Amino acid sequence: MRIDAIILRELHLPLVRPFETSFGVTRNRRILLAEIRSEGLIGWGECTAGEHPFFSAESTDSAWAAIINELGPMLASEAPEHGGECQRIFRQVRGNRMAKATLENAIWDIEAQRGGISLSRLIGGVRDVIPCGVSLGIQPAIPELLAIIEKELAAGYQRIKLKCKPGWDVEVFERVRNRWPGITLSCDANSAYRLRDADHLVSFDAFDLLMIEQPLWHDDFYYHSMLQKRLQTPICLDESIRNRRDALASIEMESCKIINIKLGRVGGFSEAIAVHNAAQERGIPVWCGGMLESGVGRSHNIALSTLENFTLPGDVSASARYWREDIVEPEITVSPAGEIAIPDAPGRGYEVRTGLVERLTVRKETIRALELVG
Ligand code: OSB
Ligand code: MG
Repeated sequence: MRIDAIILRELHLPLVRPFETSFGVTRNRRILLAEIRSEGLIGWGECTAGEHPFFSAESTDSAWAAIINELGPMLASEAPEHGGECQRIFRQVRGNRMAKATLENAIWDIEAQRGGISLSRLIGGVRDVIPCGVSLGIQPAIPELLAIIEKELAAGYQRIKLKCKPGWDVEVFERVRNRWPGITLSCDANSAYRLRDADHLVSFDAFDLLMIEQPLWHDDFYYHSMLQKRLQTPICLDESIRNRRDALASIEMESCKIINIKLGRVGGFSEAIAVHNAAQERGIPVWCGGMLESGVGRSHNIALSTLENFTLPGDVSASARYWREDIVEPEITVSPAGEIAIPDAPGRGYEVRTGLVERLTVRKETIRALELVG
């Protein structure tokens, strides 16, 4: 495919309610969108980096610089036939996986449209609906959290994930379990604990959690494997898994029994599929995480979640939980059974509302091909 233009934008989107994790509170998202034009088609990609380098080393600003200065010009100088070629095109640049995924995922979108098939079919997806869960931020007090859980269960969500940290954990789990003994419940610490908290973490076993997500250091396998030996509850790794090799190491070391796959965190569809396949071959179930995406990133997450080994409900939920108005049409909705139906239109299957995107844009740059010197 000929790359005619790459346009990078920053959009400001306020969340309908603040989202608090062990590393901070997000009220307003600064989202980067890549629009890649190729031979009359347009592919879209979203950068999942946070506003600050708190979840990972990348941020909205670092990704902007990586795309404008390095990755965009590299891609604009090539004519890839497949999204799968992007890893080779970007190979000189280390890290910056969320920035890379922004562009790679847009190429996969174009590739699906060129083939006249949905992105889900292009990547080998096997589901026509995906099971959905919700990730619930830390609240000012427990009654607020209980009210939110009640609402999300009534909406049909199949799994409730509670963000936790020291001081917002066992007491919360106890209150939630007392009220709803049978629901599928998990927690996500975003690295808020240390190995000296192991006895405390072992006490989580009393609450029949489906998993404990990323309890220890963001870049660790070894201490997680020591902790897993003491826990009944499966550990799920999120931050630690950057690629297929990390997945293999963590499975081999028994650092986790479940893996959360995020497109941005692993650098795009190619690596996400590789992580999925490695886990599947070793009997480790996966699910799709979220990064407070707009409809563009969400539509990529939906396609990814149709792969066979995505057997657990993910964090991919309805647009209206995040945004007063999403930037895609139709908005993403979840059925009373707690499922999202997979669109079968070519590409991602959700149109971008370009007028709204334009109004929300605070900066925009068009990327040109590398000047070949010498
Ligand atoms: O760890 O899964 C996480 C949001 C921002 C950063 C990290 C995480 C999250 C979520 C929210 O849990 C998932 C979502 O609803 O998009
Ligand atoms: Mg997580």
